[in-house]
This record gives sequence, C-alpha cells and structure tokens, in this order.
Amino acid sequence: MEFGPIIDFINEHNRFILTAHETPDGDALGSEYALFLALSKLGKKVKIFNADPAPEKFSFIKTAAKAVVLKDPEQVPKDIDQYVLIVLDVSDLNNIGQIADLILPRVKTCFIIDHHENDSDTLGGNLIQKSASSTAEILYLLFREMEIEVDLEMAQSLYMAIVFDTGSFIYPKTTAITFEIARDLVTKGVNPNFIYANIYESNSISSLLLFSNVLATLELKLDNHVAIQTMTKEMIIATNGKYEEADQIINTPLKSEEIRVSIFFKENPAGMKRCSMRSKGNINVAEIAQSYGGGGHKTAAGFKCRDSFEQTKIELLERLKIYFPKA
Ligand SMILES: [Mn+2]
Repeated sequence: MEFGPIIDFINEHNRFILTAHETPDGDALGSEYALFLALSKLGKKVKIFNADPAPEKFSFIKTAAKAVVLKDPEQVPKDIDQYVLIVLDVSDLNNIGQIADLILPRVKTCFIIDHHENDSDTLGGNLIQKSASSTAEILYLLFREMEIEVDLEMAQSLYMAIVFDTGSFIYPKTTAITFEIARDLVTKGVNPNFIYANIYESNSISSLLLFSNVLATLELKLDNHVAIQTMTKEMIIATNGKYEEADQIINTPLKSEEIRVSIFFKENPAGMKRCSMRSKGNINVAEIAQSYGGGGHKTAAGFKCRDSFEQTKIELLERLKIYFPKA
C-alpha cells in the first residue's frame, strides 16, 4: 500500500474533521474512533462529524472520541477554513449526507481512505485499497507505518470495525493479514467474545419480532437462487423494532445452499427506501448497485431506491437472470 501521500497529509496539517458514510456502521465508527485517537496522540486537533447517529449497539466502546451528528450550520467550527477533512469507509461523496454541503466546500482540502469498489471521487488525496477487509485494516497498517502505538482503546475500535466488516472473519475479503492484525489486537487486550456479544447478541426483543415480520415476506425467485425480503416502515412502527438492528436479516437466506443472492428492500421510519444485496461466489452485486447510483463490494452492496420496491424488484430479477440461465 502506498502510504506516502496520507502520511504527508497528516504531517502537513493540524486540524482535522473526520467523517464516514451515512448511517455509519461498525467499520465507519471504529475507523473514526481509532483515527481520532491516533491523530490526537500526534497533538492534532480532531473532530468527528457524521450525517447520522451511531447505532446504540456500538456504544459499548468507551472512547474519548465523540461522533457528533451534524444537524445545523451552527455546529461547524468558526475556523473551518483551517481544517482538512478525512472521509472514511466511503469514496462516493454523494454518500456523506449534509457533510458534503456544510463541511466539504469550506475545508482546506480532503483525503479519502476506503476499501469499497466504487469509482472514487478524487477531490483531494486518496488511499483506496479494495482488497482490504475493512477501512480499519488500512488504518492499522498506516499506524504501523507511522509507528503510532495502538493502545487498548484504539485496539477495541479497530477490532470492532474488522469483526463487523468481515462478519466475524468470514466474508470474502478476510485474509491472512486480517488475522495477523486481529491477533495483534487480541494480544493488546481485546476480548473477542465481548466484542462479538455486543455487536451480534445485543438486539432488542422488538427487533426479534421485526425480524419475524420481515422473514415472513420472503420470496424465492429464479429457481430458488434469489431470495427477496421486504421491511416496511409499518412493520417497524408495529413492532417498535429498530431500523439499524435489521442489518443482519439479509444474511439469513444465504444460509440455504441454493440461495446465491439475497435482496433486502428496507424502508426507514421516515420513509427513505433502500435496497441491499448480498451474493455468494461470482455474482457481482456492486456492479448492479452502481448502476443505481449506489456501491459497495462485489458480494455486498446497496443503493437508494428511487422507484417503488415492486418496480425495482422486476428490474433486479431481469439483471440477475444471466447468472441463472436454467431458471
Ligand atoms: Mn467498511
């Protein structure tokens, strides 16, 4: 990995704003926390601004890093023109919400650190490593290069990010490097079961009921190779479940051997519609997501739905047909 440009960027500037993609996930938050702590150690002034709140389940990480939700222009530092922006875990600047309007045009410059497949925006510098399991993996290697000591607080943040983005070390971008890093973080005192339990065994009963509603919508298409599930805002309201606790539902159909693609249509309580896709093997769902203005990885991607779920469903099945010629 070419760390020169990001190291120069860090050395040349003193005030940093960190952000990540909308609806930040474990990797987005863990990466922000770890980089916040690393930059603070170097004596830099650092702030984290996100478009959306951090899901409750990640609050078990006790850290000095505070991810602030940017809601109104008053929150922007007065000396914003003295700051630079580092965008983490996303390379499409359409996916950083109001940060793109309130922060990006007013900072000195910006740098992107990411591992998604999208064609990246290049407003400033870029460190894109598509083969990395997570943004946190790239950051760990950067800290090692810069000889920044990873303390327990940073180690927990990085580990949370890696566990989240690899589905506990099983998704396709999990490599020997991922395990080497995990080994070092555990050596530093991270407790793997503690992190796992907080991420994957901490949902509410309401969300379990929401899950049962969503699973009941399951449709099997293209000779049982494609599973489709739908979560409406009515289901969220009726069960009192949490939208952000529904992120694992998409993985359930993939446990069946025949299922090669899992599609999840979801609507948040405000009525915003999204489509997430997961696949096995060679089916590139990132390519499909990109054609709808979204992005992701080859086997995990998503986009915002402009049309109805029904219309989008028809189009997606049409696109997926080529993978299942016998269906
Ligand atoms: Mn990530």
